[in-house]
Amino acid sequence: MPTDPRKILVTCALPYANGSIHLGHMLEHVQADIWVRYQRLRGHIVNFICADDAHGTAIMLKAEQMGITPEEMIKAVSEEHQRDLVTFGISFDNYHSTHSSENFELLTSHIYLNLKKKGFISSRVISQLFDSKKGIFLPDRFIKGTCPNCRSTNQYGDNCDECGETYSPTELIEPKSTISGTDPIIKNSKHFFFDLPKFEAMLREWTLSGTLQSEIANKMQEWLKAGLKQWDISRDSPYFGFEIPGEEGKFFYVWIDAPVGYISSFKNLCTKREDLNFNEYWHKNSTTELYHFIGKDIVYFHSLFWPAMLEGSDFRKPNNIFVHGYLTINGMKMSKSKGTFIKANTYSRYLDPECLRYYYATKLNKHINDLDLNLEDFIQRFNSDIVNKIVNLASRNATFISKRFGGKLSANFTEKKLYNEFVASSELIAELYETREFSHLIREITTLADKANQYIDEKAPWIIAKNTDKEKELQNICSVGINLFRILMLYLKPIMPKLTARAEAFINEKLTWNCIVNPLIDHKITEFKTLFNRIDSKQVEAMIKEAKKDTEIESFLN
Ligand code: NOT
Ligand code: ZN
Repeated sequence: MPTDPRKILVTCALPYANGSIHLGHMLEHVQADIWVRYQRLRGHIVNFICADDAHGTAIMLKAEQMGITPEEMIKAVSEEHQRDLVTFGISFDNYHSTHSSENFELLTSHIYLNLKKKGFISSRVISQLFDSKKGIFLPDRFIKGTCPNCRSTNQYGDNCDECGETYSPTELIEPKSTISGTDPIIKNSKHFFFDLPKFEAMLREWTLSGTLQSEIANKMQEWLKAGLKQWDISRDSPYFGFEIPGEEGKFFYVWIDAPVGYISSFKNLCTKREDLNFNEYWHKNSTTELYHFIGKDIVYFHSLFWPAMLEGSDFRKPNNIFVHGYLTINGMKMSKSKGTFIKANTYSRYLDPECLRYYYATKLNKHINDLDLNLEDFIQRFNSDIVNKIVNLASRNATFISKRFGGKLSANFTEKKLYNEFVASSELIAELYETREFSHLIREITTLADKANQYIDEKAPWIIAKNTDKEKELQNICSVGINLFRILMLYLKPIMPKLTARAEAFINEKLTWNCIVNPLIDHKITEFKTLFNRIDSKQVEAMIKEAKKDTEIESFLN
C-alpha cells in the first residue's frame, strides 16, 4: 500500500562520464524533473537521484587518448555534468558516481555474492575478438568490418546499419580493430554469466500487470517469446571498473554496475540526510515507490536484467520504468556539421533553459514516440504562449494596480464563476501531471490563458482607466486579471520554476497547490518587473554557430 504522503524514489539514466550533457539527455532530465517537482508541490516526499556512469572500455580509452587517468577524467566530467544540470533547474537530491565505495560495496557484497550464493552465476570459456597489438578484448563497438548478411562495409561488430542484421563480431567479414587498425585474432577467456532465464515467470507477470507503458509490455513479451539468454557480466583486464571478488583480472561489465548506481547514489544520500532510511526504500517489501526515467535505447537493461538482478539479490523492484523516445532537432538526428549537436552548456550561453523546459513540456506525453525540437517553432511557440499570453496578462493589469491603487488588489472579487472555472481545472491538470501527459496539460493551461486574456480584452481596462468615475471597476477588473495569472503560474510551477519564483515575488505570495482555492483580495502586490523577454531568432542563430565549433568535453579546454 502506498503511504500518504507518498515516498517516491525517482532516477534518470546515469549519463556516461565520457562526454558532455546535450539537449538529448536534457529531454529526459527535464521530463523527470517536471514530474518530481509536481509531486513535491503536492506534498509528497521525493528523492530524485542520479550519478555518472563512470566505467567501461570507452571511458578507459578516452582518458588514455587525452593523456590523463580515468579518475581525472571522470572527476572533471562529473563537475561539468552537475553544473549543466543545475543550470537547467534539474533538482536532483543527489548526484553520485558509479566509481564509488558505496557502489563497489553494494555490487560486490550484496548483489554479486547474493546472486552467486543462490546459484544465479555460472562461468564458462568463450571466444572473442582480441586486439593483440593493444592487448585488449574488443567490445563490439570497437570492431568494424563487412556485414555477413548484405556485405556492406564499415559495419560495427554487433549489427549492420544498412540491413539491420544482428550478429556476433566473430561472424563479421574481415574485421578490424578500430583502436589499432590491426586484424583481431580469436582468443578464449573465462566469463561469468547471470542466469536471466530463471526470472522469466516474474518478468512475464510484470508484462501482464497493466502498469507498464503498453509499448514496453509488448516489447518485453516479444523478447520473452524469443527466449531469454544467459547474460555475460564479466570483462577481462585491462578494464576500468570493479574487479570481481576472488577472480583476479576479471571485471564486472559496466552495465551491471551502472544500475546499481541507482541504489548506491541513494545510499550515499542517506549518509548526508538523517531523515532517510536506506532499507525503507530498498528492502524487498518496501512500500515506497521507485521509478526510472529512461530512453528507449536502454529498455532491455531496465525491463529484464535490472528487475531480475534485484529480485535475485533480495532488493525491491521498480514500480515502473518511464520510457521516452529520442530527440530530433529540425526533424533530424543531432548533427555536428549542421550545428544541431547542441550541448547543454552551449544552449544555456545563448538561451534561457526555461524556454527549453517549456518547449519540451509542450511535446512530451506518456508514450515513447520521438520528439522534435524545431527551432523556429520553439521561438514562435514560446513567445506566443509564455510572453504574449501569460506574462503579458500580468503586465497589462499590474501597471494599473501599482499606479492607481498603490499596489493593492480589490477588496471584493467580482468574477467568482470565471475564477472557479480556473480552479476546477486543477483536477485535470493534476491528473495530466501524474500521468506525464505534459503536452495535453500545456493545452489546458494555454486555453485558460486565452480565456483570461479574452476577459481583459472585453473589459478593456485601458478604456475604463480614462473615466475617473470608474476607479473601483478598474481595480476590480485588474484584480481579476492578476488572480487568473496567479492560477496559471501555479499550474506552470513544475515546468518553469524560475519564472514562477519571479511571479511569486511580484504577487507577494508563495504558491502552493491549495492556495488558489480563494482569490487574493485586499492584498498588496509588489512592483511589476519584466518576467520574461521574448526569444530573438538571433540568439538561436548564434547558438547554432557556436555548436558547430564545439569540442567534445569542454572542461578540458579551460
Ligand atoms: N550510461 C547509460 C546510458 O545509456 C545509462 C546507464 C543507466 C544506468 O547513457 N542503468 N541501468 N540499468
Ligand atoms: Zn548488412
